[in-house]
Amino acid sequence: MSDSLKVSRDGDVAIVTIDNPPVNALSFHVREPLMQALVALRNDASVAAIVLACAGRTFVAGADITEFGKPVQQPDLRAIVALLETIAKPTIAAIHGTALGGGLELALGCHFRVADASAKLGLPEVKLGILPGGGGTVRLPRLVGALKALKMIVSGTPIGADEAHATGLVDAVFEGDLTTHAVNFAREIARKGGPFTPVRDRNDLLRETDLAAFDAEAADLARKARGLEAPIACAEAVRNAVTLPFDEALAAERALFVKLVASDQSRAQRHLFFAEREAAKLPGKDIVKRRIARVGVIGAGTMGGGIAMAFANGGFPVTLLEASHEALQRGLGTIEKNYTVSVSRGSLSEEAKRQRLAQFKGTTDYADLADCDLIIEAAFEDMAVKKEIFGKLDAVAKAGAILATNTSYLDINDIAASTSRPQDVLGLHFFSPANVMKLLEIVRAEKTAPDALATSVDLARRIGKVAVVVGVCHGFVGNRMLAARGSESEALLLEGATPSQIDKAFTDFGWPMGPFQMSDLAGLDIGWRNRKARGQTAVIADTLCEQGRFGQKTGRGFYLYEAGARAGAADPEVEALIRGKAAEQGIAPHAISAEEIIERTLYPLVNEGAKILEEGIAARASDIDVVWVNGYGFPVGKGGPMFWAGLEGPARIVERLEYWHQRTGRPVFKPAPLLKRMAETGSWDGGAAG
Ligand code: 3H9
Repeated sequence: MSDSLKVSRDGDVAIVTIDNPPVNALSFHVREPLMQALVALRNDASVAAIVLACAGRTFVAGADITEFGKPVQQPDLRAIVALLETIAKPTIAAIHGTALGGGLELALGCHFRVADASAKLGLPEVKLGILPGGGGTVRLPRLVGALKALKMIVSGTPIGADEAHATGLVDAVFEGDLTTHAVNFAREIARKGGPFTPVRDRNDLLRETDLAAFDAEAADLARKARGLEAPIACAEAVRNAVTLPFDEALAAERALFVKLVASDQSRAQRHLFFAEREAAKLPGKDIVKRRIARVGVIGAGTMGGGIAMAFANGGFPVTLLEASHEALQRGLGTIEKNYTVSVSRGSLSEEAKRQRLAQFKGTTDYADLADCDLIIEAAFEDMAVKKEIFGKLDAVAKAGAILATNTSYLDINDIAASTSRPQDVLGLHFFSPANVMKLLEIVRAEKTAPDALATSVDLARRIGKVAVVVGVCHGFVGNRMLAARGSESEALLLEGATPSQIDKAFTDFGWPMGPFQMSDLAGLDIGWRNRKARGQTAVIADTLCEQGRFGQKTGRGFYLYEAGARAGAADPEVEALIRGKAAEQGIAPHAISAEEIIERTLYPLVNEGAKILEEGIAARASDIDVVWVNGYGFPVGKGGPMFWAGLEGPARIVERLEYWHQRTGRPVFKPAPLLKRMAETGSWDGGAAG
C-alpha cells in the first residue's frame, strides 16, 4: 500500500505491517496509509480479524518526535485510535521490541495485545517533558488500574512482557514467530465471536480505585518532581481518568498535552533526547572498530572498582590489578558488598550477582594484563604515577590494545608520550560512582587513532553510558566548567551569603543539590588536596579542612550532620567563621539575592562553555549540555547550560558578565567572543570544531 505500510492476508485474518525504520515512529507518512487501511479492512466483510504488527527491530516506539512543534497533519494518532475503536471485528496488536508512547497508545486502541516474551511496553513521554497525548492516560488505567498506571506514566519506565501480562496490559505472551502466534490468536478469538469491548468501555478496575491512596502516591511523586511540570500533569490526567467520563478525561489529556508540548521544559528535554544521540556520532562512519573481549582495570579503589563493575555489568570479563594483595582483596570485597546490597534491594538476583562476580579476575602482576583489549588506569591522580603505569603497560599490553586513563585533570598528551604507542592512548573519564553515573567523557588526545576513539564510543553504549567526545584541557569539559561555576562561591560567602542560602538558590533552580551540599557529600578533603597540589587556596573551605571538617564522612563540613544523616543542618560555627574571615579581609557583608547567586555562578559556567566551544574542546554546544545533565545534575527541564543560555537570554548574560567583570576584574566574568556572537546571532555555531 505504501513504502511504510503493507497489508497482507492469512486466510480471513488481515495483517497490517508498519515499516518505518529505524523505530517505526508514527510519522505522517505512516498515519495516512494506516488510517486508509483500517477503514478498508473495517468495511471488508471477508476479513474476520485484524493483526497490527511492525517490521524491523521493534513495534512502534512512539509518535515521531521530530514532528513536535510543527502543525499537526491529520489524521493524528487520536483519530486512528478512535477509528480502531469503531471496528466490531477483533483487532490485535502484535508487539515485539518496544511499544512505547504513541506505540502503546495505538496498541491500546486494539481489543487485544499479544507480545513477544522479550518485548517492553511503556509510556515514556514524561521524559520528553510531555504526557501521553494519544489517550494513554485514560486507557492504560482501565487495563492495569489507576495506581499502576500512575506509577508507569509518571516514571516513564517500561515494563517487560511478563509483567504486562500479569497486570492485564497484554493478553498473551509468546516465544517464536510472533506474527504466526498473533494470527492464530486472532483466528481463535474471531471464531469464539464477540462482542469485543474496546478499552475505553472497560470501567471495572477504575471503579475499584482507592482515591485516597492514589492522591497520597501522586503527592509523593509531585514532591520528587523538582519543578518539572510533566510528572504533575501526568498524575492529574490519570486522576481525570478515574473521576471524569471517558471523553471529558480524553479532552483534558489533550489540553494538558498541547500546553506541555509548547513549554520550554519539553523543548529542553527533547533537545536532550536528540543531543545524547548526536553526541555519540563521530565523523567517518565506516571506521572498523577494534575487538574488545577482555577489559583490564588498574586500581581497585572507589573509582577503579566502579569502572570494573560497569564493565562486568555490561557482560565483559575484567582483570583488576592492584599494587598489593591486601588492596586487591579490599577492592574485590567492596565490589562483592556492592552487589550484595543490590540483591538485598531486589534490583539484582542472586544468580546475576554470582555471574557478575565470576567475571572478575584479580592480580598484582602487570603481565596478567597481556590478554586485555582495553586497559583503564584508575590510579592516584599524579603525573609521575600515571607515567610509570603507562610505561609498564607499554611493555606488557598486546598490540592494538586501547590504553585509557581515567584522569580528571591531567594532560593526556603527556601521558600518551610516555608510551611508544600514543595512537592507542585516550581518556575514559568516568564519574563516581562509575557503575551508576551515566556520563563518560571520552578524551581524544592529539595522537589518538580514529578507530580507538570509535571503539570507545561504541563500548560506552554497550555498557549503558552516555558518551561525549572531548578534547584535552585542564578538567576537560565538565570539571573545567565546574571550576568556573565554583570560583565565586567563596566570594559570595565572604560578601554575606550563607551556604544554605546559596544551596537553596541552586535547588530552587532545579539542581538536586547546591555546591556546598555537593562538597560535603564528595568530601572537602578532595578539593583541598587538589588545591594544595596546584598552589591554590580557598579560605573558608581550607579552614574547615584544617579543623578536620571534611563533610558528611566526618559529620561536619559546611553543615552539621547527625549520625548517619544525609541532610545537614546550618552550623552557626561555620557562619561565624565566614564572618570572621570576611572581617579579616575588610569585607562588609551585604544582602545577596538568589538572582545574584545565579548570575555569579551559572553565567560564568555558560561563559566557560563558550570558551570550550571556541577552542574545539567540545564539538557541539549540545555535547556540553549532555555532559552537564548526565554528569553534574544540571536540571533536565532546562536542557543543559548552553540550551538554558538561549532561554535565559544570551544578551542579558553578556551584559551581566560585563557588569561583574567591571566590578571584580575576575577573568571568569570576561565574556567569551563566541558568547557575544551567540547574543547577536542566537546560535552557538562558529566554535573551532563546529
Ligand atoms: C509520543 O509518543 C507522544 C504521544 O503520546 C502523543 C502523540 C499525539 N521519533 O535511541 P536510538 C530516532 S512521544 C523520532 O539510537 P535504540 C533516534 O533519534 C514518543 N525519532 O535507538 C535515532 O535517530 P538517529 C514516545 C526517533 O535502539 C534513531 O531513531 N516514545 C524516535 O538505542 C534510533 O534511536 C519515546 O520517547 C521517535 N519517537 O533505542 C521513545 N525514537 O539514528 C523514544 C527514536 O538519526 N525512543 N528515534 O540518531 C527510544 O527510547 C529509543 O529510540 C528506542 C530504541 C528504545 C525505541
